This record gives sequence, structure tokens and C-alpha cells, in this order.
Amino acid sequence: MQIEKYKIDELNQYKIQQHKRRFENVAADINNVEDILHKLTEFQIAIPSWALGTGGTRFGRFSAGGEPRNLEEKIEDIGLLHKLNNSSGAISLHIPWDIPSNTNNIKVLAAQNNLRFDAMNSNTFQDQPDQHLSYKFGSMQHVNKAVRRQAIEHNTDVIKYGIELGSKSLTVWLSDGSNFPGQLNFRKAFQYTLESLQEVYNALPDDWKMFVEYKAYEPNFYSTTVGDWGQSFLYASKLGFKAYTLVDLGHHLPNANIEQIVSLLLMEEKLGGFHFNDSKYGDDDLTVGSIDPYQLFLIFKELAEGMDARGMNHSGDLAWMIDASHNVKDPLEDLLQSVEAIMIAYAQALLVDSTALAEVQQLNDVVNAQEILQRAYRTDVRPLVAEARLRSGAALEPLQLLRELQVREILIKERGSKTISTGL
Ligand code: LRH
Ligand code: MN
Repeated sequence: MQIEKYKIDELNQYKIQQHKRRFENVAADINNVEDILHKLTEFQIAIPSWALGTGGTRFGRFSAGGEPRNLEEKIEDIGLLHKLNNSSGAISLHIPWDIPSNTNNIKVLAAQNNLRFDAMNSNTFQDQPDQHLSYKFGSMQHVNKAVRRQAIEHNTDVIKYGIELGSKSLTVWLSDGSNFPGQLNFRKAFQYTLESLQEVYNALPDDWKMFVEYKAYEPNFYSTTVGDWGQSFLYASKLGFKAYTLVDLGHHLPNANIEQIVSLLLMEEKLGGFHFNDSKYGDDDLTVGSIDPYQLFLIFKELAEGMDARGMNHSGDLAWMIDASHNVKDPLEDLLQSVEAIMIAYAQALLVDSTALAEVQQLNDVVNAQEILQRAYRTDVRPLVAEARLRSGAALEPLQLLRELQVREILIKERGSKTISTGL
């Protein structure tokens, strides 16, 4: 399904007076508004190919209908999101869920939808029907060298798909770990995993990056072999300059200070990118900013400050990806809300007066430090984010337009109400 440009212009025309009033009102107090709008327009977030259908839990899955039946339809759905907000200009594939049937056709279709291929994701957390050896007791940590070999070969195959598609990075998330004390020799598991990752690292093209994604628990519930930022940092440091850590917001133990982790990984030049989502308890994969938008703001404040400290390019030097699943929301509406929440947190972070903050920190003026942060956080930056969309030809109100155009109803007519998309 395509959204015609005139449909976007039509709704924008209807909303323009109200928007201009709100934009001029907030812009009046911002001296670097053009710089902020430029940064917002440049900022592109990759959409996970595995999040265009409804997710589920072991207790149930409730299909939304009209779900993409293949990679082509997933690219069309992300193209549709990108048309609406012009901030979703990349797709992150998961192999083997998204093996391209015809690479050239897939590249042409992605280009027609102004999409590039972000990080490729390998999968050694499930056994495939034609698979020789099981990953039941892990993949790269496995005591059996042949299983580790199988996992290494899968990852090098994923790199090959990525090279053909124009991707420049590989995300390795290993579900490896143990469920019971005594089940695993932690040192051997680490060494086997490091040796295996090293072989995959050595297969990377020169201009590629490898992201080592950590996670505290699930599916293993006693130990995880890449279980926290420290372990991921250790692997990435031992592997080489092309290896980085990847921060999935839902992969921390309760009350972890993620913004502090981000600031240190960035300082150590080992922060590769993000899987944005939100959570109240575990790896809930909820809509970004739906549970703790203040934490998201604090993370972006550390990102903006840390990247500026190193003269980094905000949009291109880190990998910005969403990793969420949708149990009760329409996947497209959920993703539009997630992108909006990320853009809002980024815009608020760009409003932080970092010079004034540094001064009050030097004075240990704790009260004013909070005032400076919350002045930015409490600024309604939605008109700035909307103005950036307007200037880049997208919709002032993407979610409203998606609903008014009855996109889900049309997709159900085109694809059927029972289609199930590959993914979690
Ligand atoms: C693991 C994870 C990983 C993906 C998977 C879909 O929880 O975050 O990034 O491979 O979700
Ligand atoms: Mn993830």
C-alpha cells in the first residue's frame, strides 16, 4: 500500500495554522532552533523487520490482521511509516526470518521506499527445521566444538547477505547461558564465546561493525554469557576496533542506571548503538517512552553531551534501532509512537543548556542542575519535531493520518485477516 503525497499535504494544510502558532511559540525561546531542526531532520531510526506483525507471549498471540507475509511487504510497511514521519529510513533484518528471495528485487524495492539496510541480526537462539545440531545448550558457548562451528558459519552467512544488501554491521545477540547452578563453567563459556566471536569478527569486511548485544536474563534464568554491559565491553575490547556494545533498553536488571552505562561506553568509544523500547519489569519490549520517558530523555542527554564531547555526528556515528513487539497495539501505530518518543527525547536533550549545567556542577549546585535538566524535559518540543517533519515533506500528524487513511483496514483487505508475519 502506498500513501500519495497529496494525502499528506491535504492533512498538513488542514493543520498548518494551529501548527505554526505552536511552533512559533516554542521556537521564540530557543536561540539554536534551526540547528535543532536540522539535527531532527537528519536523525533516522531503523525499524526491525520482526516488529511489523503482532508479537505474543507464551500465553497467547492476538493477530492484528493484514500482517506482512514476506520481506517485500515488510519493506512496503516500513516505507509507509517513513513516508508519514520521514524518520524511519532504514530496516534491520533478522536471518533466517528475512532471507531475501531475490536480493536485487529487494534492494530495488528498498530504494523505491527510500530505505537503507541497517544492522543485520543473526539467530542462534532457535533451532531451524533443517539444522544439524541443536542450540538447546547454547551456540558459541557450547561445549561441543561442532555446535560452535555451526553458529560461526551462520553468522558469516548473515554477513554475506548483508554485504549483498549494502548493510554495514552485524548485531550478535546470544541467548547462551544456563538455567541452574553447576550447569555451566563460566570461564569456558566465556572463552568459547570469545573464540567464536573472534572468527566472526575476522570475517567482517573492513568497513563493517559488529555489535555485541548484552541481556541480563531470558531465555536463560540463572546466567547469561553476555549478561551485562561489562561483559559486552570485555568481548568488544578483546575482539578489536570494529566491535562495539549494543544497548537494548529492556536488557537490564531493575533500576539499572542506563544513562550512566551509556555515558561510560561512549567515553570509552565502545558504544555501537541501541535497541530502543520501554519496560516496567523485564524485557517487555513495550512502546518507546510509554513507561519511563524521563529515563529516555536522560539517556539522550548523555548521548548528545557525550557525542559532542567527541565531535561525533549524531545521526550517523551510532546505530539507532527500535526493538519492540506489539501484543495489543497495531504494529504500525506502535512504531509511529516509538519513533515520535525517540525524536521528542532527542529534541529535549538538544535543549539542555550544557554550558550552564557544567557551571552548576562545578559549584555542586544540585538544585539548579535539576532545574536546568527539567526545564528542557518539561519543554513541549512536539511542534519542533512536527516542523522537522513538515520541512522534510512528511505528515504533521502521522498517527492521525494513518488512521484517517484506514491503512490497517486496507492491509487486511489486501493480505487477509489471518496473515502471520515472521518474527517473535
Ligand atoms: C533479544 C532481542 C535481540 C533480538 C531479539 C528479537 O531479546 O532483543 O535483539 O534478536 O530480541
Ligand atoms: Mn534487542
